[in-house]
Parts: sequence; C-alpha cells; structure tokens
Amino acid sequence: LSPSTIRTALERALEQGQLHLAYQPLVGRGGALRGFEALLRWAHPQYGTIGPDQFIPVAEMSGLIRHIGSWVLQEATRTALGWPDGTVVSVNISGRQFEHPEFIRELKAALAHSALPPQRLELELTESALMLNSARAERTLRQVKAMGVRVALDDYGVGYSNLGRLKLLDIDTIKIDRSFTRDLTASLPGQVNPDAAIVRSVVGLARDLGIEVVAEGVETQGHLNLLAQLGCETMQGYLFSRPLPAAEAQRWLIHWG
Ligand code: G
Ligand code: G
Ligand code: NA
Ligand code: MN
Repeated sequence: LSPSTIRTALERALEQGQLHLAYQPLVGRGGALRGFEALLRWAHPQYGTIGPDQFIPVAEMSGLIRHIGSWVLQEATRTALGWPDGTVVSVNISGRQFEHPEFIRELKAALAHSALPPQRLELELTESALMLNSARAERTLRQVKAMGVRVALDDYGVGYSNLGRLKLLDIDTIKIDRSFTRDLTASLPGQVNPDAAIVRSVVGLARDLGIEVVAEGVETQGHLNLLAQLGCETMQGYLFSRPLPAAEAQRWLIHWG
C-alpha cells in the first residue's frame, strides 16, 4: 500500500470503526500485574490488517495523528477505568503529537472524560519524540508530570540518552528495547553476554536514580529468569501474553491474579 492510499483510507478509519486498541500486560518480577500497554490496530475491510509501523508515520506526516491520538487517549483511559484500582495503562505518543500545542489540552480532556486518576496513565515516548534538547518538549513534559501522569522512555538503548539527564527530566520508567532481550540467553563460549552486561548496568543505574525498568520482548522462561536475576522489576512480552482485545484483557485480569 502506498502512503497516499493509506492516507485516504485512514481519513475514514476512525469514523467507520476500523481502529481498535489491543492491550498487552506488564507483569512484575513477583508475578503481580502492573498494567497494560495499549497498541493501536487497524482492520481495513479490503486491505486487511495494517500495522502501526505502516500507518503511524503516514498519520504523523498528514496531521491525522492528532485526531487519532486523541481518540487513543480517550479510548485507553476509558477502558482502564474498568480495571482494578492501581492498574496502569501505557499509551504510545508520537513526536508530532507530543509537540503539538493542543496536546496538553487533549490529555486533560481525556482524563476529565474518563475520570481515570492521572497516576494510572503512563505516556510512552521515544527519545526522538522527547527531542531531548528541545525547550518545547521539556515544557510539555513538565506539564505532563505536574498533572501526575507517568512518563516512560520507550525503546531505550537504541538512541543516545544518558540516564542522568532522564532523571533531571523526571522520567518514571525506562523500557529496555526488545533487541536487548532477544539474545540475552545466548551463550558465547568464554565471553560475557554483551546484552546481559548492558541490561545489568542500565538496571543498576536506574535503581540508583529511582527509575523503574521494564524489559520488552520477554518471550521465554529463560529471559524471565535472567532478567529477574539482573534486577529488572517489570516484564512485557509473549511469554505472558500477546496484545489482547479489551474484552480478553478483562478476562485475563480475572484469571491472572
Ligand atoms: O504493535 P506493534 O508491535 O505492531 O507496534 C509497532 C509500533 O507502533 C510500536 O513502535 C508502537 O510504539 C507503535 N504504536 C502502537 N500503537 C500506537 C499508538 O497508539 N500511537 C502511536 N503513536 N504509536 C503506536
Ligand atoms: O515500540 P514499542 O515498544 O511500543 O512496540 C511494542 C510492540 O512490540 C508491540 O506492538 C508488540 O506487538 C510487540 N511485542 C510485544 N511483545 C513482544 C515479544 O515478546 N516479542 C516480539 N517480537 N514482539 C513483541
Ligand atoms: Na511502546
Ligand atoms: Mn518499546
């Protein structure tokens, strides 16, 4: 599908109910459910399933991301209100959405409509979305934090952030990119696994700075055991569950505890 085909189809997707959110659990080392990450899904009647990797860049380029992003915030906070107290919903926010002057107003509107306590909402931002040297991004981040909303740095390790700066910015959580989890348990004869060494150092520094660490892409019991041993507090991945429709997430909640 070409970007222009996607763009034209995306203009109608929301109104026609083609977008929905899937929810993937985040689980504590001890097995407690921490919350779910909301992930946008698009089922087009002719083109089939279109992944966010394909359509989010088009939504950003065309400006449709504002409308879609607002809907995601409304939908995710409304769904999270039906979960047990304290269960967090994490929502991905793209750079163009975060830097828009209306973003804070839309965030406040979503929280007001849903009546979800702000500490039960976490925004997932990438390093590029935060544009760590941009004054506007820093001001928006301060406004988000002042509201009591949590902030996670997504895909950590693929960019350049230094953790001390993240502490200054008052980031609550870093999500270690799943590329670090993938080969974590591969053994290299006579050598320390480099990904394990990186995770250990990130976890140690984050702990000293009071930042929570989430490991993404946890697919095996071996990943889980090693990550727990390395001091990682929270895990997310196919070992626990794939992203689930809201109704299935609700059932998962009942059976997990
Ligand atoms: O779910 P999946 O692995 O296909 O997601 C691919 C990418 O799309 C991920 O980087 C994810 O952060 C992004 N993504 C998923 N849902 C949303 C959303 O609601 N908003 C934005 N901006 N990005 C999303
Ligand atoms: O960029 P971001 O971290 O938001 O992307 C999250 C995406 O990773 C989700 O869309 C989800 O589909 C995918 N994902 C979640 N768990 C796993 C996993 O255990 N293995 C792999 N390969 N992908 C996963
Ligand atoms: Na994410
Ligand atoms: Mn991520």
